[in-house]
Amino acid sequence: MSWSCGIVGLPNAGKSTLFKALTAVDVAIDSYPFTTIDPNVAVVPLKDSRLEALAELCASQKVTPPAIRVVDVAGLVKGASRGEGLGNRFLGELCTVDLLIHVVAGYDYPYAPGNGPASRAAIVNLELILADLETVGRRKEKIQPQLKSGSREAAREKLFLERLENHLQGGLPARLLPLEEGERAFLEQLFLLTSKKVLYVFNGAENGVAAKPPPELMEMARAEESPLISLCARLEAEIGELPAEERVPFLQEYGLEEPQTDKLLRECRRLLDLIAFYTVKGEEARAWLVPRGTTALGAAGKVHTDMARGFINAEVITWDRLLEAGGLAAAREAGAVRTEGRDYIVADGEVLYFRFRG
Ligand SMILES: Nc1nc2c(ncn2[C@@H]2O[C@H](COP(=O)(O)OP(=O)(O)OP(=O)(O)O)[C@@H](O)[C@H]2O)c(=O)[nH]1
Ligand SMILES: [Mg+2]
Repeated sequence: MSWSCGIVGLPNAGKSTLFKALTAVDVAIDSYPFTTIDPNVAVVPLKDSRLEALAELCASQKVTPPAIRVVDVAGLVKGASRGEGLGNRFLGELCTVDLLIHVVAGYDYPYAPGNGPASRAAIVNLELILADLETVGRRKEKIQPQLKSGSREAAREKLFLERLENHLQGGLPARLLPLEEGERAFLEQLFLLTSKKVLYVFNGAENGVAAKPPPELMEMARAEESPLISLCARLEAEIGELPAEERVPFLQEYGLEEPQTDKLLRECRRLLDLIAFYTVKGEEARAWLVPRGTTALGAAGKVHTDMARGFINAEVITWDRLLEAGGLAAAREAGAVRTEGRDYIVADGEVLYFRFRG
């Protein structure tokens, strides 16, 4: 399973242009299907200099960077939650993503409802809330039989659903609803759109240079505690098409230190609160993304179910200590390698060597 982000926004906001920019990757990366899986789904590798250093140290033939899935759906029009436009089908596709990237256009274009970027973003947000209200309504129906038979659990869920409904009706996303003890499970099983974190992308271009977002949009993002970044999707897509050696001078011309898509992907990873651990085994060096707080056993299961089943322990060393030592054997001798049990909480940047009964 990989982590996924869904790109949402009004039609013509520049979603597919951003998708193209994100999926324009160097084919030089070894045999990993970093391809567009579907016209609208792709696996995007994340830059990871720690992995590159580890691969060099271990002379790995194959390097598998961390990656996230990105899903591009058709624009959401007003009424999408009621099935207008291409709405419903795509809202369905978004239920399973982990994060939303909300693209808001700053340029003028034919379909530009609302009065400025913030009000356009509000149209999309309202559709997401309306779709969630439908989901909540369906769930309320579904628990009727349990309620009738006197289930206390169903009664608790009903109270929660009503509180959630009120909150959504007030125009607020589900992620801002303070949860009481035991309510998280109720919320998670609903797969709501507005319970996902959001990263706003202001696609406002002035001669290719990202423009400052308007204050109303900044305020909207701030009030929701969602980050907002600014880029020019068209320019980013152009960068992606350039041969690697031409990128730096091109970026410099626009006063950019790096493609803004790199920044965007870093931000996605931060929002998802993922850490990376590494395995260097045989000819492959690989990075794995897991939620912060993952145990050594959980990490083993991510690599292979057999490793989790027969888990004995894991040798652990941070990537830089391993590099400093010059290899695992030397690191062991220097006492820099620890042996940890199944409940050990893996930290970002650690290299894990699992011992398991096969
Ligand atoms: N001026 C300007 N135009 C842009 C920019 N990014 C995209 N466009 C244009 O906007 C139009 C729509 O871009 P798309 O990326 O296809 O938009 P979309 O959000 O995927 O649209 P739908 O899939 O129809 O919802 C295209 O003609 C793009 O060239 C930009 O940064 N500046
Ligand atoms: Mg599109």
